[in-house]
Amino acid sequence: MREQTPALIQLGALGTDVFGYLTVAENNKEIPFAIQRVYWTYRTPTGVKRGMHAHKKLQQVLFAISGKIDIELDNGKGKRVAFALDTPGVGLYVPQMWWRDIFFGENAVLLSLASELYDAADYYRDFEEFAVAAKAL
Ligand code: T46
Repeated sequence: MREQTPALIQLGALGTDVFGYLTVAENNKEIPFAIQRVYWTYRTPTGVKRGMHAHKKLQQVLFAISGKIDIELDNGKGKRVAFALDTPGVGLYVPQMWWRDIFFGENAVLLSLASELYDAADYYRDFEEFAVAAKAL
């Protein structure tokens, strides 16, 4: 399988400082897949690490729709990349088979647009197991 690359997606914002802003995401347009599920994470205390898993099949675009969120992605083959999300109009595309560690700033809210329905079997939650599978691709 050819490795897909994580990337920031600029969705932009419609509006003005007077009225406020709106950002739009549509299937197979700004989002490079058909969205099957939406979930959001909030009230995570600062300093707590979430994520710590990789998905076998699921792709997603992550947003910090409030606050700042630091995300570290690891391909299990020695490549680690870091992103800081702090703008609601900018999403992070996370392909399948990238391990993620997620760090929430104060009052941060993470929105995830995902390509798959929930499936506990789609998760690698052990990094070594993930790394073995990633290297075998
Ligand atoms: C991801 C990051 C950004 C469900 O039952 N259904 C669901 O759709 C989801 C997303 C989770 N769960 C259960 C599984 C756990 O018992 O909710 C609990 C917390 O999930 P998790 O520990 O996976 O939470 P995060 O914040 O570490 O990860 C979540 C997503 O699972 C994951 O896909 O990429 O947000």
